[in-house]
Amino acid sequence: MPDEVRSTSDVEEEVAHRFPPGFVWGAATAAFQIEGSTTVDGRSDSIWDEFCRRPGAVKAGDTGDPATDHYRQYERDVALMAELGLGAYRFSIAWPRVRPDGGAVNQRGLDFYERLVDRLLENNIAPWATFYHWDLPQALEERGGWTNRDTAYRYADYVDAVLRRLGDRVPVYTTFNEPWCSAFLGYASGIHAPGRTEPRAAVAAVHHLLLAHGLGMAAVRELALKADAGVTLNLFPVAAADPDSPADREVARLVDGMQNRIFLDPVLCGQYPPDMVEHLAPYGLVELIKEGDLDLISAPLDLLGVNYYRGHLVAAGEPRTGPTDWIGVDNVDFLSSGMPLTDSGWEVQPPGLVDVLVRLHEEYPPVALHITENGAAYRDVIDADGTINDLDRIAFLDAHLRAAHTAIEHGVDLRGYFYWSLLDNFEWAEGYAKRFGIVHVDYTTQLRTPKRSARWYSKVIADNGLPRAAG
Ligand code: IFM
Repeated sequence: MPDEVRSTSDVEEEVAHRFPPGFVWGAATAAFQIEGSTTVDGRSDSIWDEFCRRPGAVKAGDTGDPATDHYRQYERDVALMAELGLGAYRFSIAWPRVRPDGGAVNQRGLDFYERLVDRLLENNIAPWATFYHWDLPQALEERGGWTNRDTAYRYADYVDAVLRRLGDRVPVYTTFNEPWCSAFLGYASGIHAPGRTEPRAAVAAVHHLLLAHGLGMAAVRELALKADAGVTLNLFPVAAADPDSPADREVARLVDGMQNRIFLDPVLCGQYPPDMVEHLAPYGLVELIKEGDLDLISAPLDLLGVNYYRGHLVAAGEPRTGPTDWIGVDNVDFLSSGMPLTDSGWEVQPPGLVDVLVRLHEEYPPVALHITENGAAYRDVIDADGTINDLDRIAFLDAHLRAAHTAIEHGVDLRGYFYWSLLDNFEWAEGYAKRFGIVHVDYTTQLRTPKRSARWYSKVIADNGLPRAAG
């Protein structure tokens, strides 16, 4: 039956799991992954431009240009968001556009974000701006990057420039997206830019990213009085493969410490976890902490963004050598729990989302939570009629939204959900082959085609709830 002839009660019948009134429904992207136009309007290189030039660093030699050409096609993309009924759009601002080389303010870079924000507001879509989604100006990396405490103060200057232009109209800012990735993938395993494999550098990056978060929060409080502010962390439930094995429990504690608690505890509780202080002492953590740092870092948040993709099931294995994210833990094995895989090779584990959210609710001081990313890459097939029937992505979304709803039933203060990602885009070291979008992008023509999942999500948004039958 066409939608328009169904009565309200028919629709009520079909909708279960209604979300609280005012629940924020959105989709997310990040500057380097979608914008392209990396050499225009005064933008300088970021660490990702440089990383992409290194042979073998990014699959298929992919680069940030033209990406999805969003810098030039943002109006079309905002129209798509409006058509889907998004209430909010989470994007990131590119530091190398706003302060190229980390130096003077470049008004032309800010012009772009002003145009984007105004267009979103005209369409009743709330702009959620992230200051940093991994694109450090390369010139600052050459001065030590996040290993250099001064980078945190340069970040504060950059945030100041953004707030002076946009502080009056962006309702929500997040200081960082997934600082874990910047610190550990960037400086420990080196699989992300800047591609360094120095454990001490990664630990220094952790602290300086946190310090910059604190400085960013202070700047929002000073310059954008009406805006909400917080940070987005990528959180994982971590389980020991054999809960009765002390060795497995030990690696689970360390992985949880370095994945989750090393960011959560300073931000929400004003201290590094004591076991991490001890574990990372040989890598210089304590010497990095100056008087007043933790007060800045733990300034109250209006929201904590949770990015959830999957969990870690770990066991103690044989010691190994070579670069690793798990500093000082040379024997951790990551095991499969037997769930189906996405095209990224990640297990689909919706119950882990409940675990992460309930843990935050039970173990940390109260803070409003938003799922700022959750999504899946699949090998989408374009049918003969041009449609993309991505039923696997719908099932993923459906299962994770049911999990989010379950968390709310457990009392979790969850206020929003952002699908990752609005558009297929540049998936970092994986290049363009991994497609996370609910909107397909043809990288030759830049044609956008909403996938079936986009239509499905649009209906969830309109209903503020899920269909009774699982997707
Ligand atoms: O594409 C990334 C995003 O930039 C950060 N969070 C995880 C996504 C999928 O890997």
